[in-house]
Amino acid sequence: MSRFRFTAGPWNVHEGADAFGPEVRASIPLEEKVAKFAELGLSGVQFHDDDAVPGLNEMTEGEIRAEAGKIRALLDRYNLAAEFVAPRLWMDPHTVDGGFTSNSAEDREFALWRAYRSIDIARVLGCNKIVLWLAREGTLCAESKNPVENVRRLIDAVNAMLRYDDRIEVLIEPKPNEPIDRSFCPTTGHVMAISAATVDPARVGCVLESAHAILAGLDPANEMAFALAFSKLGSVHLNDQNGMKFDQDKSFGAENLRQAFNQVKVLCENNYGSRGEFVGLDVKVMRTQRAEACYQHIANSIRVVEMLEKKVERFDYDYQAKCVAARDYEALEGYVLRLLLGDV
Ligand code: 3MF
Ligand code: MG
Repeated sequence: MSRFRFTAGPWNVHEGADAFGPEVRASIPLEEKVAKFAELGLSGVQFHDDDAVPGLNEMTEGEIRAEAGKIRALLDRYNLAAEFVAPRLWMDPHTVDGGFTSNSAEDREFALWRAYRSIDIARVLGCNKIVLWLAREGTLCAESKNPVENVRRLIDAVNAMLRYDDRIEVLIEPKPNEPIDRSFCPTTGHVMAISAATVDPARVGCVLESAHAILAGLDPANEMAFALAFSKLGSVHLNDQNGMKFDQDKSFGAENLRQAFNQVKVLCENNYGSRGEFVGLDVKVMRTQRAEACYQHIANSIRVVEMLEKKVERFDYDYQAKCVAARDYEALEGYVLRLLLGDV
């Protein structure tokens, strides 16, 4: 049994298309995914605005709220919470060149409209967290945008959201690249700086995704620690990643168990979750997986978190203190490896 409450998004059980091949599994209706999430022991679901309300561009604000109400009823039926709503600003024809930092004023307006609608949907779903994964807020061609002006535009967009609703919290999910080449907000440190520049820094925090930190060449546990030091770790997306390539969203711990251990350790040591924070699993099922077993990656990831929590409980802090006093970090490192391999 874990100390954490887990969530996942509908996109984590997908049809298997990648950049070089088509879908290999049939789409699963949202209700079926939600039922399965409950069965797997998740406590909540993460949503993009159009996961909750498909086709919202063509709807009035009233219609959007009514549709969101149906999702709220669905979640209630399975006793699940909504963790957050994230405007999906990377799929739409209006956001080809980015959302809040598009070179088109009309498209920047559209991005804000979607952000406001995401807030409306979140309120109906009973959650106050809005996540901004700033997918296309950057450049493919470095000279196509003014980077200073656009960092300011990001701050303005967050301010507009904070002013629209004084109870919402905005969590920025940084990522250095993919789908764009250069992001305007690539790491936790950038998120902290943007937060500090807004009209209400207490309501602007970070979602740290393990794979995104690795893609930036950084350590996910230390990135979490950085946000925790500012009391601004609003959510995590645990997963794993084999080196610096495209974003893989592998099952948590599948590539680097020690790195996974240190993520769980920093969360446990800092009582993550005690303010209602969830542990999100942004893991994607492999393309090779057959449809009948396409939730296995979520179950595996939960299991790994639970096993690593047990390792954290067994971690010998007295022995660590002795090693630190003697400055014998080789001994400490040897102990950590034996702990992870089940030899102590
Ligand atoms: C991409 C991601 C995203 C975000 C999601 C919620 C599609 O690398 O991590 O997943 O997590 O949009 O913000
Ligand atoms: Mg993510």
